[in-house]
Amino acid sequence: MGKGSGGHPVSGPSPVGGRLVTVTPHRTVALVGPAGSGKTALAAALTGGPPRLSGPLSWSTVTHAGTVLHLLDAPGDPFLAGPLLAGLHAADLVLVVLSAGADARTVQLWEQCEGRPRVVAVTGLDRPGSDFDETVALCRRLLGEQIHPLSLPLHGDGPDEAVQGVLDLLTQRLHDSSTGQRVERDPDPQHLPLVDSLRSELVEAVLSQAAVEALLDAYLDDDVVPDDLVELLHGAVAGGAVQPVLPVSPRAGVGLIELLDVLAASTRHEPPVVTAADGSPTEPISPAPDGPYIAQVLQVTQAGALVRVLSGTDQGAGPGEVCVVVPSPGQRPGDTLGGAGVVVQGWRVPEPQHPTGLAGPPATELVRRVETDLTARLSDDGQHVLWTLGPTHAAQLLDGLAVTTQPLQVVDDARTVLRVLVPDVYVRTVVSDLSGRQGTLVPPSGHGDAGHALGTGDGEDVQVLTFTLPNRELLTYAVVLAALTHGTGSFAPLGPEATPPSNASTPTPRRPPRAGPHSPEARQTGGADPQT
Ligand SMILES: Nc1nc2c(ncn2[C@@H]2O[C@H](COP(=O)(O)OP(=O)(O)OP(=O)(O)O)[C@@H](O)[C@H]2O)c(=O)[nH]1
Ligand SMILES: [Mg+2]
Repeated sequence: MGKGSGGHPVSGPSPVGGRLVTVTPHRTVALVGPAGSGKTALAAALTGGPPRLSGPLSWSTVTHAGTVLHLLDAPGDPFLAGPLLAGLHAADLVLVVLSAGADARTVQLWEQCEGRPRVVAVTGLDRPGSDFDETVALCRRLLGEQIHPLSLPLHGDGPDEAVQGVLDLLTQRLHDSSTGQRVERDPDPQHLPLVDSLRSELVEAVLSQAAVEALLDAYLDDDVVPDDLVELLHGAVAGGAVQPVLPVSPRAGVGLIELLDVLAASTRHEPPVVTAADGSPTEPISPAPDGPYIAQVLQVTQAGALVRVLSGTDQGAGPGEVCVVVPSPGQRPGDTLGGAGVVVQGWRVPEPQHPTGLAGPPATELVRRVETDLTARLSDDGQHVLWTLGPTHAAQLLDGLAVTTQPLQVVDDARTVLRVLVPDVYVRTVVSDLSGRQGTLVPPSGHGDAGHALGTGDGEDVQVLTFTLPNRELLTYAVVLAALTHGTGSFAPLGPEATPPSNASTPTPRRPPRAGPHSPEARQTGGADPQT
């Protein structure tokens, strides 16, 4: 991705209908992280109130240093990946929220954010046993060398380990909130040796951007520190040379201003990918407030459609900004609004693999919910079935509806071939679990890539396994695999095992085909779907 180019105007007046409209600088930030890591609490602390739109993907705004930040808060539950992927699609920058620690799920989320500037906020530092330095070291090992702490937490002396301030490594100033007021002062002498060594590493990383190599030489040779170090840091974050980690306490309100400073200053805008209505290449969108209205739907709920404006204005939102509009019938996430003949490219979504049997035809409201959820389907193959990413997703779709579910009965002994993607660390667990399910691993010659590492690059830590499972096991395997792999594994059925058919009295429910040509996944399939 290019840096600081194209995309959306960040400021300046522009004529609309004969009057000048000032486009306020703005950024869209997606908050992602494991379930319960503190994203929603942090968004509320940063904005000072509830979201402007609550939903699977919640939207709130805060203005900091003259920049409007649009925060998109997605749930961390791996079965609720739909809103997460919509939020990531719209984001200029990703704020990864971790509750002191990192695991395989963190790595998976991190990789899903690839290509965007990433900032890590560490919450939960007031909990017993939590350790900021250990979390930074773990992140560095799991996520990469670009990880650097930007500030250090200052804990109170009391037994509750409350975070009372942060020490900014670049400015070497301590922001102390222990008195209830945020006071800036010099760090205590005992902090200096630690500050010095961490600061040197950070400064070197900031100056290692290609554009400022001469500054790095001067720093290493003569210890010359450029005046605009903070500005250079923001450039390094935008370009991905530095992925900073900041301690925060949403409850105590500590570390929030430091975090907002980085979010407001260090993002880049990327132009959306567009095609002509027939799929042929076309000119990129010019993100002008006085241009034709073009927007993309991110989420549709009864509270409204959350859209991102790409050209023109809507509800006071200019290009690159988010707003809520009244949805038209049939509108789905990924749809282009307005458009002037262009179609904005959607995002990848995983296929629903978790079936829930329904006692009767789905209620109208359930049909509406499924139609506006790219990661859900309904099928009627002898029995009505709701297909979702997992039980929490099914529960969300059925919430508040008088729908009776019933167990799916599979009485045949047919088997299905599955292709499964599993991070290296979980391969042994997944394979040893197979024997209890009468699963059979297909040797590499059987389906080409069974048991093989996924080549080099991004996939080098992921294995592709191919195995067969009895169909009755398939009904719960989305949940089983998620539990075995902390939500990091995914699978797709390749088809029935080539054996003579049995006298099945009840067929195994089959997932319906992908939705029509207007859905983003129909244009851009894949994502977590290992078939692609
Ligand atoms: N002690 C402590 N609790 C926190 C901190 N940050 C958040 N919490 C609490 O942790 C719980 C989970 O926080 P949420 O903000 O709902 O977590 P989330 O990341 O939005 O969770 P999902 O939406 O389920 O992914 C809430 O009870 C918060 O009040 C923190 O720094 N310290
Ligand atoms: Mg939340």
